[in-house]
Amino acid sequence: SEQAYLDLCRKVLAEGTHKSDRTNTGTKSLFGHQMRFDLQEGFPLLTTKKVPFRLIVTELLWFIKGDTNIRYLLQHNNNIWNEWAFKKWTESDAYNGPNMKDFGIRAGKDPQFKLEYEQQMEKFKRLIVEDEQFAKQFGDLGLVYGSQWRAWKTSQGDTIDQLKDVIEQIKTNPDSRRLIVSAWNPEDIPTMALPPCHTMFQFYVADGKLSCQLYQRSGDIFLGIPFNIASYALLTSLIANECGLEVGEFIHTLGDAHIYSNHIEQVKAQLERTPRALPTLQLPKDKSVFEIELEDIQLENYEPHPAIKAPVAV
Ligand code: THF
Repeated sequence: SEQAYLDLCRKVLAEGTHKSDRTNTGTKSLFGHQMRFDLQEGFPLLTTKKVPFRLIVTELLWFIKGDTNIRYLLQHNNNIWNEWAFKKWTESDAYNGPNMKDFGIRAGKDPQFKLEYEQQMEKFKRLIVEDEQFAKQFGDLGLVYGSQWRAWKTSQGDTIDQLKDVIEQIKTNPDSRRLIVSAWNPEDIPTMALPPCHTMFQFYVADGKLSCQLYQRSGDIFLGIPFNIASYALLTSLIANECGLEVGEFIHTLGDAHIYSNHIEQVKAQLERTPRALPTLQLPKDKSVFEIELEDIQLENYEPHPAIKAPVAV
């Protein structure tokens, strides 16, 4: 069930320390926490608010493809990474619109500025989709998840396909204690729009079941973590499916776990709600992780409470 998530929310509200952050939004935060989700109990997509599963699937397929350009996401109507690419564009010499410094914070406070920001963002999205050259130049987030998972650069000038290798190891050497994929590449951090929050994950095979543990250095409890839980549960399910294994547990280990100060009321409203039965996931038996497409991934019996809106901190 989603109890582990709701317990984390309660704990941070009750015990979290006030901490300021990179985005100047302010958070309630704690350091070091672990949640466990038994994937045999159902697929861990929260029911106490509606979480847009389609966005989780398209983001994960984007990572799996090794893509780092938001063009693919926009072509699938997925806007969750726009702000980071937009920021790079508005800070570049090619941009000549109104100053967009701290657009996230200012849009929350100033309705006039919010309009200007929305206009520039629409223009940016249109250019990314319609102009391939522009997309090449400004749609790319740098060496983020997709590239570290599929094409980690070596000092010898080669690349390592960590995802393909780990799947091969799960099949041929399931007792291995080195079933690890790392997204944290110290050399590349300065080039990234956002250094990876999901720094590394490890698989574990026992009793015919595949489990996965993620170490997440920083977690946005209200907006990001519901996505992250579902995303890694889906990745684990896809790999188990390909390897002929059942699903085991998803274990989510967090570093700085925080609730942004402009999400507190939303979290409290969510905690008033009673969790419902978890949905279930259906996957085609005969497709590999690298062949799976959006239409192949079906969620059944998802009947959540309504969505709760909140601004994303950039
Ligand atoms: N930065 C911050 N501040 N929080 C994050 O969760 C986060 N992510 C990714 C990168 N940087 C981050 C992006 N992931 C939403 C969800 C996940 C995101 C970004 C945004 C979001 O706004 N979700 C809305 C629905 C949005 C929609 O319908 O378009 C929601 O209500 O869930 C951590 O991975």
